[in-house]
Amino acid sequence: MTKAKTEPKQKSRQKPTKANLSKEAKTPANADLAKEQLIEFYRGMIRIRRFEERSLRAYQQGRVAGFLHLYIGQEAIAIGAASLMEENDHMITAYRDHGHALAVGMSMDECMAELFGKSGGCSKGKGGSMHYFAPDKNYWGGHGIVAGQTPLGAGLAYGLKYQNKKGCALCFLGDGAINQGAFHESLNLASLWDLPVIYIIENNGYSMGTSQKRSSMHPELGLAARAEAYNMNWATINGESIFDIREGLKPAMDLAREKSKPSLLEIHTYRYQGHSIADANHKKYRTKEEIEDYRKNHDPINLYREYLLKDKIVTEEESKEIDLAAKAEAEASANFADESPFPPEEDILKDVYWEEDNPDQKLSEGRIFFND
Ligand SMILES: Cc1ncc(C[n+]2csc(CCOP(=O)(O)OP(=O)(O)O)c2C)c(N)n1
Ligand SMILES: [Mg+2]
Repeated sequence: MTKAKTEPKQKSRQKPTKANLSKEAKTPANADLAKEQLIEFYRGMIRIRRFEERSLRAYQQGRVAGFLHLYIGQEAIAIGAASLMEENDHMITAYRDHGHALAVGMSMDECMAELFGKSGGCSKGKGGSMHYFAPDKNYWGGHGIVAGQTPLGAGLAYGLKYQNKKGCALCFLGDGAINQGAFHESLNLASLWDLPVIYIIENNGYSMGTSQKRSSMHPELGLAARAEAYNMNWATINGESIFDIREGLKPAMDLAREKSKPSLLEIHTYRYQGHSIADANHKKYRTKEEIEDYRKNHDPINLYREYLLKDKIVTEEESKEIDLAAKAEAEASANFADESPFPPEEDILKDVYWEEDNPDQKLSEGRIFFND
């Protein structure tokens, strides 16, 4: 048998055991966390949830045009991942991108205004829900084409390697993206060229209305085991525990930063809402009991709040204050978005091509727009 090129595989389990946060808090990636950081994780997760709830309301009030994909239920993943990022680490994801944006430090104001299509938005109101970007925070979107972000994730990692920078690229995708050709091409090149990219499948069980089991051949070890075909490190992680997420991600990020090796991780999670807010039938392709079970037994925020209270890291009152502040911040962001102006018509062709906006630095030849 040929010796495997990659590091030993991390322990994998297809069906994660129920989270035990007090225990998981003592694992190597989490044991040294200060009380303030632990509270910050709670604040981060609850801010995402309240932002998403407020954006849902804004959609129902007719303030938001186009699609709206909510991250409610998956919050621990973005917060856990962002909490491990260092200066040269990058993040990119698909269209369910609000949680990641808030996790890397984008403000609710710029995110809400983007939903409203206003010029105060992070993409000046021209991107909408699926196209949040913050290059200053190494956050590269926000992509609507399923798996379209996966070659870009490889590219971010290639850039790091090319520039001799010690960092990694976190590239998120849904379980529905794993059968796309672009994803497999990305895995192949990432492994062949030893790129410091970590592909993170947020397996929420459904791609639109199709259950994951009906859309993907499901080997016993789960989706991440497909990495075997590319001789790549892989692991399966329980997304209901922010500590498990950190504990699973940290070795992969270290492997990328230290040895420039890619990984494929599968995080089990769940979304409460439909695929998008236009998915009115989301209770038809799954049972009420299934949704209720997650809410009662697996919700990452509830479990984390219980842990904070039980281990006396916050009091009941403090946890409520954090929640109320997040609600107020989300409400204020909707006011900000309402008051922000729409982008002016003459800006329609701006921010499309960088060279068009910076003609003095143009290097390529030929026309960028056909009507010049
Ligand atoms: C190439 C391509 N095919 C189809 C679509 C339509 N589409 C949008 S989201 C989606 C399902 C993706 O599900 P998943 O990857 O599990 O992500 P989740 O919505 O669960 O976060 C599909 C088929 C698309 N955007 N791009
Ligand atoms: Mg999915």
